[in-house]
Amino acid sequence: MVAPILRCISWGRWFCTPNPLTALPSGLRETHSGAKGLLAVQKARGLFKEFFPEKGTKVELPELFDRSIAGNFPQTIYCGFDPTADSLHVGHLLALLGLFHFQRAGHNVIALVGGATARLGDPSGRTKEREALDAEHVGSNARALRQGLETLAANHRQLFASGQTWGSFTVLDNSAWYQKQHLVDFLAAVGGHFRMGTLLSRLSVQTRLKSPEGMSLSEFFYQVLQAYDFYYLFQRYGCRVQLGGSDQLGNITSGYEFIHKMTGEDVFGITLPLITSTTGAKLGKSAGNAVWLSRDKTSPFELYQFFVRQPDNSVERCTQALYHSSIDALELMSDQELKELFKEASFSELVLDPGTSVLDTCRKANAIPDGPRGYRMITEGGVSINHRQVTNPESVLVIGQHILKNGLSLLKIGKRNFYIIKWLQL
Ligand code: YSA
Repeated sequence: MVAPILRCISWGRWFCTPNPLTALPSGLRETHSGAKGLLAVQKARGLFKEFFPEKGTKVELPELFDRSIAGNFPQTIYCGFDPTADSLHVGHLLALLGLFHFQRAGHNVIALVGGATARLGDPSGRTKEREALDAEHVGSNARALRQGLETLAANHRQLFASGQTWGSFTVLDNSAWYQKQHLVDFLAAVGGHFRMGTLLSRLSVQTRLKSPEGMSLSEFFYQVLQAYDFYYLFQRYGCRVQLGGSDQLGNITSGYEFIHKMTGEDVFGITLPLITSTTGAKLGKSAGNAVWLSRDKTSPFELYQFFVRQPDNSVERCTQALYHSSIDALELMSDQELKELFKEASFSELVLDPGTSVLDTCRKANAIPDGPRGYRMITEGGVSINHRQVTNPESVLVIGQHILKNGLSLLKIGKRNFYIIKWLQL
């Protein structure tokens, strides 16, 4: 039976918050007692890729999250999302998960909708200039994105609240501060602190300058706006950490340098791995391969297929984070969504009693052949449950590891056969 707390997932059902119980050695389990541990835990899980700068001038990143240092708690962390479409997509998921983890550890997080920056178009990770979007279009996308982010945050709270003190989740839009900004005042106040040599050295700029199309001034200017946002949020909200996919490294570095120059203070960036398609392209709207989080655009089945059909080398391509996500997605499914999933022939539902061994589970699912061959498939490592390899055919599955909170398990035989198991009376 699905616990009531796991229902109610509508738009935001697919944010796949990594469940610390499903995949970590016990020494690395996240207690949410502090984000210092969270940094190490999420690095180990592959959600966080890099922290920078490696060393601050006055303070180190882990120290910021050390509750025992007076005045350090809570921190504020932000991540920006440009409204270039009317829905979030699966590429945004990791960044959101990162924010949610900080929020659960008691820190305040800001999801920044780039209502202004989307008009310029971020050149990071792009080989061609983005098609210009008019103000009206961006405005309506920004409203949709804000709503999506707020729904996700509300679902997250409803699904995971457990009496701990959470930080706040605030959605802001950078058009709020650029709308009132006079161009000449802005250039006079800010422009002098950016050096051309440094801006030109960014990978995003270099790549585009070398492309046949070149790069427009508005795109070139993009990193200045993102840097200024970081500064603005640092001044107004004390925000010292910016999260972003690894394509954001240059923009975040510009912010770090600008803030350091203006204030002498240390701020930090945390990057997350990029989810790419099998051809290596960044998954997103621009590449035309987006898997949307909005149910109107991508059905639960399609989205789940995306997770479970990742080829095995996705551990390298997209890090293990995606594997964890497929399990977390399953855990967050409502009854209705599960029904939809099981309607599709390629998943089968099997109802089992707790205490069933790995061998019996596989046999009842008709997932392995009878006799010694089937037995050997397990001992030789061909079977995994919730992406954990199980090699002892007689072992009994453990709640919290092989069986999710909502009584489901994902059985994988070989490379491509998946079965969803429903356990009774847990
Ligand atoms: C950031 C900060 C600001 O102050 C203002 C704007 C921004 C937005 C940022 N420049 C940007 O363009 N982001 S995005 O809309 O393309 O994506 C939002 C976040 O999701 C980014 O951190 C991005 O790196 C991440 N993302 C997008 N596609 C991804 C991905 N992460 C992993 N895999 C993918 N395929």
